[in-house]
Amino acid sequence: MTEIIDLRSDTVTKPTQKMREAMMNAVVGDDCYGEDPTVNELEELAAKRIGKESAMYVPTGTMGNTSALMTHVRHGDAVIMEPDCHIYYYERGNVSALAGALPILVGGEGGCPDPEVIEDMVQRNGNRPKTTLICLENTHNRACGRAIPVEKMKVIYEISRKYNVPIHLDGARIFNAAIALNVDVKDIAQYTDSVMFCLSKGLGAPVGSLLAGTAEFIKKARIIRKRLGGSMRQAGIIASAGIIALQEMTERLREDHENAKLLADGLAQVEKVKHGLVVGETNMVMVNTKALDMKAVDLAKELINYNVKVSVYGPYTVRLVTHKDVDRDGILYTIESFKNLVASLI
Ligand code: TLP
Repeated sequence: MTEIIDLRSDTVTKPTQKMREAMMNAVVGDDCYGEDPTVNELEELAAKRIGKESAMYVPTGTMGNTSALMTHVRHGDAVIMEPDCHIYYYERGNVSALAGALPILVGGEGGCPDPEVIEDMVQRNGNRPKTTLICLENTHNRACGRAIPVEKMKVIYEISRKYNVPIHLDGARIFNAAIALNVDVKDIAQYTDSVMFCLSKGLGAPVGSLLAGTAEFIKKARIIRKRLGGSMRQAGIIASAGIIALQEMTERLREDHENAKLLADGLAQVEKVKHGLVVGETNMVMVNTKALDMKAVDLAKELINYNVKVSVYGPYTVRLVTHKDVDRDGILYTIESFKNLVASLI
């Protein structure tokens, strides 16, 4: 088998044929003048879909989150976030370097900061740095794609209303969350003030994310996007693929979740792997490599020999993400590869 089974991330997905044709034929204009009809269509579609007044197209999820942080907070403010969240862990210190804010880390179960601790932090604003934003992530990447239940989001939202502190949701994979929770994305987004979601992960678009919120918030966020160098020109070329992602690719995420379950069930049959398995309810599986007496980086290297790619998520953790470009057979092949690899270690 020469085909590479790339399970490092759902970001590796390639655009579909329909997306490529749409990109070829996209009607475009200069988006800095607000004149790109395809970008405008995507932004309107996205706002409607997520249940917010307005939305702004950005090149990356990171720029969407950074624009949100910079729009919500002022230098010296504090922002509550979970210690393993993408904004804190992977975005090169944007909260401090660009938004000038102090991250206040609040842990909790399943990637969700503990509501009681959040309330304690925001009510004691006093002479401490003033908390002006709460960040959540749903699904939570480093918590193995766990979906935060809507009821829990509601509890945090009620606290945020009581103390007048807005909520920003990193909803890079909010469509995965909605499927896992069996709700509409609007049901999740209703408990947020702003939400960022990505088109370029499981939805298969080559580029692009959206930041959504009130019309007033998005108007301010557009100035920040310009400051960050993220205002594009004939961006309708890529936005056209984003429209297809939103219209046609959300329901198929179910398949990715089924494949993640298939993968987890298969790996659970491999002695020494089963004890270190972490399974979320969406498209991710993590394996702790300690029982194999191997570092994560070494397991990842060994798997390359089987043409399987995984990502290293800690000294003893690898992550496997299912997506549209690895089918059921690819998953079965991955399970076989793990079995053969483990057998070869004995
Ligand atoms: N996540 C990537 C890596 O950066 C880790 C991945 O492979 O999962 N929020 C969340 C929850 C994300 O998982 C990511 C990307 C982003 C934001 C950032 O999106 P991009 O890469 O478009 O800036």
